[in-house]
Amino acid sequence: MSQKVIVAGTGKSGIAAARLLLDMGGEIVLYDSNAGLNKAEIRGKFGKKDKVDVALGDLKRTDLLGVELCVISPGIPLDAPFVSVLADMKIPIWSEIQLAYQCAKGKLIAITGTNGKTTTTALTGEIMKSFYKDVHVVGNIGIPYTEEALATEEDSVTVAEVSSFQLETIMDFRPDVSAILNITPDHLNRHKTMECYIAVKESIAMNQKKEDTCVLNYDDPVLREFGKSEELQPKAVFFSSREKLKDGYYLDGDKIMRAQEGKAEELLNVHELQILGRHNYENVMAAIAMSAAAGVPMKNIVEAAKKFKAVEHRIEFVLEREGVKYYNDSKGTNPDAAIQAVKAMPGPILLIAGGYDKGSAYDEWIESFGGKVKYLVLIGQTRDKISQCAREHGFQDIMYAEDMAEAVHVCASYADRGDCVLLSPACASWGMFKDYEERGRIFKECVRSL
Ligand code: UMA
Repeated sequence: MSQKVIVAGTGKSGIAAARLLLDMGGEIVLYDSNAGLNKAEIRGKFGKKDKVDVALGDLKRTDLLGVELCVISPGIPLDAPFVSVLADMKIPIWSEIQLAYQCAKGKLIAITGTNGKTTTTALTGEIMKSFYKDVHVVGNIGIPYTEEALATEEDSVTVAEVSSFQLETIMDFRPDVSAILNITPDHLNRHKTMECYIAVKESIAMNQKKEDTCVLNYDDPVLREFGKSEELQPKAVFFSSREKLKDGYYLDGDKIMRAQEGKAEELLNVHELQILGRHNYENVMAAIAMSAAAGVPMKNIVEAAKKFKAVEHRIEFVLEREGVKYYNDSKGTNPDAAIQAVKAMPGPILLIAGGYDKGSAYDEWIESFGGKVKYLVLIGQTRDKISQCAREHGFQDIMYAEDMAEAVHVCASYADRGDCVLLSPACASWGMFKDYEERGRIFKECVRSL
């Protein structure tokens, strides 16, 4: 890696990738298309002697003299203008996770899917820690894979949450165990068609070999077919919350079962878990399947699963005030995730939603309200689009709020004992917040200061 590399994006991934490349003896052009950023501040994140040049705004060919590779941050789409300059100069583009993969050692478990990735990654990480000594939990969950890659050894285990953005530019990225949890419409403004989005998600398994494992959701027709297709090299292991499987993991009433060649055994009862909802039982089954494939004894797996609590921003219980329960599901950034949160609520809901428009359709989400949502309080860019869609589906109890504080106050004043106030926006946070984490934290602050 003692090459000259352009690292595109100066967020978490770009900085971590640049540091890794410097450690490997490389020379860096750190590029960001946001011309308004502060060059000195970015340069200041590195040592004086480090070979780092910062380029902002429009990328010029002269910025690329001697550059042999581009490492791209996940948030940058491949139709960004500077990418065509790279293509003209035949500079290969690697995803940040591809770079990390090249430098990392040990076992790799990689998890993708539209929803449930973060919970499943965190749970799989906890299970791994109950058995293996050196475990790294990385990726879309918030810690760039490149930040940890050089700390891994042959006996390390890395559990990576992987987004479709990160998969777009992998080369030989090959997890020992992969999982695709589900695929429902999301990020279509970037991937354009559902076919492209599915192909990117499925590429997590494209370099896997016979001795590897790919865990798939049997209830998703696309993934069921993928698991049975000839093109899939690794062993497919299915989980299902709807059907009893002859081989694999499934939900039978309240019980999570494992079946091997038609013989079934109960692993645990969902009431022993500390996370709510059918979608979470699916996440638990996926984590169990991956952990078993990675060699963890079932006793450790079940104990760690029972101890596991909801991750921050995923149907996270905040507090109860005057008989009203408040839940933070800021990670519900698309309609499908938001449907899971509505389903999981234990009572009538005052729902705070809306945000950045990713081109999603809201019909199914509104239909899922099924009399359970009392009021819909809308914030952000998508307010009008959601409101119109809700009215078309006969849902009229809609209010607008200018910011999170107002939304929380409106909900608190309309809520009755036994109700739930749920932030589950069905939209990205951009435009009003830096990211979904900031949105969730602000929601919790507003709730706590009621
Ligand atoms: N930028 C450009 N040109 C562009 C677009 C962006 O230069 O055309 C620059 C921005 O000006 C900014 C930088 O790129 O300076 C940001 O890079 P980034 O958006 O890749 O953000 P990072 O801070 O590197 O965070 C990324 C992931 N972000 C995205 O995929 C959008 C984080 O996932 C991830 O946690 C982190 O890497 C570590 O791996 C967040 C996310 O929203 C949580 N993910 C999406 C999701 O979960 O739905 C996929």
